[in-house]
Amino acid sequence: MAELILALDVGDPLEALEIAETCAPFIDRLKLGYPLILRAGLGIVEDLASLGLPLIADFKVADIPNTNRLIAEQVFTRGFDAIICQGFVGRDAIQACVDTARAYGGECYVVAEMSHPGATQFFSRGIAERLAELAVECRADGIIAPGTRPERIRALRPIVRQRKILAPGIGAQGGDLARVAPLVDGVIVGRTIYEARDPVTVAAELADVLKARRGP
Ligand code: OMP
Repeated sequence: MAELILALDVGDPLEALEIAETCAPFIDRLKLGYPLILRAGLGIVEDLASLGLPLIADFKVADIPNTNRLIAEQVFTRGFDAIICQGFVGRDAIQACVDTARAYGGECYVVAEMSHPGATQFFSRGIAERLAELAVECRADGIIAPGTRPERIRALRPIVRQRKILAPGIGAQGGDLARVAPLVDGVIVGRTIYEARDPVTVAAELADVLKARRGP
């Protein structure tokens, strides 16, 4: 069954904590990135870690290998369980993230193709396939692939095989949960949950859909 990953891009720290806490029973992991951390500070990572859900650091790390390593060391030292890095920076830069993740017992996911419309400008013509291959060669735990384009997830699956595919773009960006869920290992959902009038009910409904749409 695909995991439900809450993208907690909520500006207000207290609201973020409340949403995470109340939705926790229906969520498998939390993904934190710049919108929350730049506003709330890194202290919020510790607060959220106390909920007991694994935390993914979404800084889409995209630097030279040494800087990637330094960033990843901070990410895992601060209590995250996984990191997302960009693949287009190349093998050595991805490897730095993967190796650092391993050293801390964590996971590394590589962005193979993004979910927004503009992503097709540069992630097209076989680029995503090459990035997915690189992710496999670097022994990353998985890739990020677009929940807005299920046919692209189908194209990337044979490359990554058993490695995980996490798919953002469900709901607010137009991706259809019921179609995507059987194809992936996790769906990343943000606004559909945290902007809902009743985030807990929505999270519970999405979790129900995931239960009903088990993959192969
Ligand atoms: P919503 O569009 O609000 O559901 O949020 C989607 C979340 O997934 C945001 O945190 C995005 O930054 C993230 N995301 C994408 O939307 N598209 C991608 O291609 C990659 C990511 C990501 O790496 O998480």
